[in-house]
Amino acid sequence: NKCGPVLDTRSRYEGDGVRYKAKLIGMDPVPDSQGEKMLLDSMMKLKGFEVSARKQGQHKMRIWLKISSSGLKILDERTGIVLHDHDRSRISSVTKDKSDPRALAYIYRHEDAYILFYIKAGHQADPIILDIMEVCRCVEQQEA
Ligand code: I3P
Repeated sequence: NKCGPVLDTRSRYEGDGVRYKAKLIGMDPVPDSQGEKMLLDSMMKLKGFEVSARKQGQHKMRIWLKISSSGLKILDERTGIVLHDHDRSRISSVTKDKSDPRALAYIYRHEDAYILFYIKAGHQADPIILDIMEVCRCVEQQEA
């Protein structure tokens, strides 16, 4: 069962796991756990907000994205405070952004709602997407 809870305890995801410097482009409530069109629309919307925020001189929040065997954590880069703690069992899809090789999005289920997290990596998003898929075994990868 590739969706089983067992992860190799000697893996690099144990304990604190791996971490990447990134920026949070935005978050968006979405109606479903997956769906390419939905992901694309949500990312476009958030990108629009990013552009208008930049015009007003605002910057994206700088974060650490930590990926470990328990799931994902988003920390404020400056203070180290954990802003979001996402259990891996609640992550339903991860998407690469075809229009930006540094961007990725994933969907997290919170109670009965789904929230898209849209993230911009310091470098290429691909290794981060692979790490998320490795940790969240059941996750669907979508090409948006
Ligand atoms: C910045 C530039 C960076 C961008 C940054 C912008 O504008 O576009 O590439 O970081 O976004 O402010 P400028 O060249 O006018 O300084 P990303 O590539 O990571 O998006 P930010 O301010 O939201 O960090």
